[in-house]
Amino acid sequence: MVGTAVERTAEKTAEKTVVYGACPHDCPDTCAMLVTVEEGRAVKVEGNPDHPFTRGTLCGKVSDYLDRVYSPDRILYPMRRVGAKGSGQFERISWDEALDEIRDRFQQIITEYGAEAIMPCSYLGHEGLLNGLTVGDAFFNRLGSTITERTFCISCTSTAYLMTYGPTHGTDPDTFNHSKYIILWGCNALSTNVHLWPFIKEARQQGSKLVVIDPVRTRTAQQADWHIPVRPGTDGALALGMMHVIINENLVDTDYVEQYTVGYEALKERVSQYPPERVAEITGLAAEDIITLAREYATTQPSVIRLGVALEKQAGGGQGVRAISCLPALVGAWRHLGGGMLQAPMWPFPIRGEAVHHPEFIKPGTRVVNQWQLGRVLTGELNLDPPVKALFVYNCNPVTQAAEQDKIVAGLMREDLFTVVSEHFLTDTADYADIVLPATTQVENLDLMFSWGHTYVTLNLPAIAPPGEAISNTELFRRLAARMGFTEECFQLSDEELAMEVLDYSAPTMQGITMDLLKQQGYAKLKIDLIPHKEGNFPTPSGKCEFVSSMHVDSNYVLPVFRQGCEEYQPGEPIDPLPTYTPQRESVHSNPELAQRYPLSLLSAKPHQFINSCFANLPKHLKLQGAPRVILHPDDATQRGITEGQVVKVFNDRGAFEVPAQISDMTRPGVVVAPLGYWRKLSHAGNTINAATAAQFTDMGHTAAVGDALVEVALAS
Ligand SMILES: Nc1nc2c(c(=O)[nH]1)N[C@H]1C(S)=C(S)[C@@H](COP(=O)(O)OP(=O)(O)OC[C@H]3O[C@@H](n4cnc5c(=O)[nH]c(N)nc54)[C@H](O)[C@@H]3O)O[C@H]1N2
Ligand SMILES: Nc1nc2c(c(=O)[nH]1)N[C@H]1C(S)=C(S)[C@@H](COP(=O)(O)OP(=O)(O)OC[C@H]3O[C@@H](n4cnc5c(=O)[nH]c(N)nc54)[C@H](O)[C@@H]3O)O[C@H]1N2
Ligand code: SF4
Ligand SMILES: [Mo]
Repeated sequence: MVGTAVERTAEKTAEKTVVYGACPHDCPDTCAMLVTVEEGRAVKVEGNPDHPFTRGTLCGKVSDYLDRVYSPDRILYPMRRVGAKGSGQFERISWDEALDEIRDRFQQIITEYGAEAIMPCSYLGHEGLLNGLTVGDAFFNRLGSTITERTFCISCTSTAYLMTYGPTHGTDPDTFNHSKYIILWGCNALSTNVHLWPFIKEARQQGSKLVVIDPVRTRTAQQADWHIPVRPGTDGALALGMMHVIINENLVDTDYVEQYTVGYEALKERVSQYPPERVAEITGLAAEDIITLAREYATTQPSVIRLGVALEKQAGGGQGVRAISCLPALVGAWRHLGGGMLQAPMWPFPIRGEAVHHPEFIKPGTRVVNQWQLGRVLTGELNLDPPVKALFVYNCNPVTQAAEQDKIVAGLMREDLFTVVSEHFLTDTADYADIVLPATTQVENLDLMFSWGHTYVTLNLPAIAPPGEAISNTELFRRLAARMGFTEECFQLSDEELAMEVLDYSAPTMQGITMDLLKQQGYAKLKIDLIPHKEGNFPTPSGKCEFVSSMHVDSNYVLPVFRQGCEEYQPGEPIDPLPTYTPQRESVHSNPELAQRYPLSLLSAKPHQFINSCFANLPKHLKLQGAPRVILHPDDATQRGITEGQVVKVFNDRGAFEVPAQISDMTRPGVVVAPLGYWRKLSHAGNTINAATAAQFTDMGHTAAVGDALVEVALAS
């Protein structure tokens, strides 16, 4: 029996306590959790039924969270490498020994090469405002190490979205049930944003149409009223083609466009270059379908677009998102409750950059290096001076998750590289560490969560004591700072104090939200407008939707949040302020020469049962997810003499991975799909999809262009 929220906090009997939690994983849903503790042991983790967006359910990955917490494979003590690099052989040492060794090695490296020879490497293994992306920034900025640019994800989409609308939450996902026409554009919501589904379901019960635009007939696409199997990387052309139809057929909301947008004439001119017939050729869709989609979308209001993240992961991903973003303003979808567009509604969370990054420590001119190119960094291909001599990894598993895997591994094998990894498990990356450090899981630490999929702040209270000698990331950096002799106040703050520092509680969106309230109910909704752009009011320089963007952006511009708060950067190539279509770097159409050898586009699907590489070592999750595989269209399989279940090699000049083939027309001819997250060391031939992906960037925000890769597939010998 679950009581009211207030009772629940107080629900503490001799036998059990129920504690408010929040899922820490890199997922837009940021579920509110309840953790039941009996005699110091967590016995149940479930969804908080009071939370209006996540509604008491956890996904299949996290409903067994305690398998992670109590896994016999968890790292519980600091360890030092005893075997060869990569052998995964370690001996237990004390925290003092570990910290001394890190300090001594860091100091040696600083004396010999300068602090920039040390590079942090982290991402969103933990999403918390305390323990997440920015947890080490103050420490590394103070140390003067290389500044790491972390753009595995969302930096490109965010830049494109901000260029158009500025930092607005857009359409609140809580209002999707009011939509009459929902487009999931490159978003496999049933796997990746599952708590949006009940809202979509409710809308459909009231007659809404669901369109899914995805090269693959995913489990989400299978549920759609209409699945549009666009060619990868051509979404920008599709959106420009839709606008062509909307403008030519006078379906524009001219009043909205006149009052609340800038650059319409230029946009009109641009889209005139994209008639449906041309767009049909680019996208591989029928011209009639493009026309129908444009008509339905424009005339069925409120219409809403949910942008997935995969869209950005192409050479032209940013301009693609720019083009799509223009659609809701053109048809006036923003006028209505449930109309508009949802990118990642993280912008109204008033995160205090100065408190999370401490950019005042950054010495002007400190170099910035992007970790998507980690393989090139560590193998010397980028000719960095000084070379990277120490890598400090936390919240991240680059060996499975970053491109050009073989180079990363070769780099990590370097005897002269000192590698530290803070982890829950001996991942493919941790195997190469010189020092491994034990990290707490979410039920063992305090955190405060923002979300990139809804507009609630969620509190996570520690429910149990950490096992062994595991410590939170915040504690790790407190200890490291003390060992390095850093005396600044920010390195002395407790987690409770940090929780008060990281958000601006006086911001308008935080009205009425206090720590007391969060402790009472576990979460609180930001104060935001549910129809924010009924009358324009876009937070752009012009106050309008900018078809022609006035934001200064070039190809090297990356939002400071992804670069330890650093604002200084080397300007790159100019970016067209009008949306346009930029073809993929690697495709049959844009690069026929390469396609002669490697004719298939490789996409990676987010695994249903893992979060990136998290959980991919746990037996129950592995069983449910099934074996690694590559999905080939029957035509492509037949041409290559490949039958179901045969082990194939997927390869290009960058590398290869071997997996069984699954033959299915759920993918387009010419497109092969491999689920992500499997661990190298648990895989058939010790390699995974990122052996074949490229450490290239997208057109905006230096994001990983991971969806832009040509390969060939052949029977493994
Ligand atoms: N179960 C699960 N959930 C997750 C994650 C996970 O690993 N597992 N990861 C989390 C993270 S880090 C992220 S970033 C999000 C990502 O969330 P999503 O963006 O929804 O996930 P993806 O699987 O990367 O891509 C979604 C769909 O886009 C399609 N796609 C690929 N390229 C293109 C293209 O060029 N055009 C179009 N229209 N579609 C394309 C893919 O076929 C895929 O079905 O999910 C989060 N949630
Ligand atoms: N081919 C291909 N590659 C991709 C993608 C793709 O679609 N295709 N997607 C990209 C995207 S969108 C993303 S977001 C990235 C994700 O890349 P990563 O963030 O590197 O992915 P994870 O596998 O989640 O690794 C996070 C690690 O952090 C650890 N961790 C979790 N909590 C804590 C903690 O509290 N403390 C410490 N010290 N460690 C912790 C976890 O155990 C895990 O091993 O991958 C990118 N790579
Ligand atoms: S991974 Fe996502 S859907 Fe699953 S529990 Fe965590 S936040 Fe919720
Ligand atoms: Mo991501």
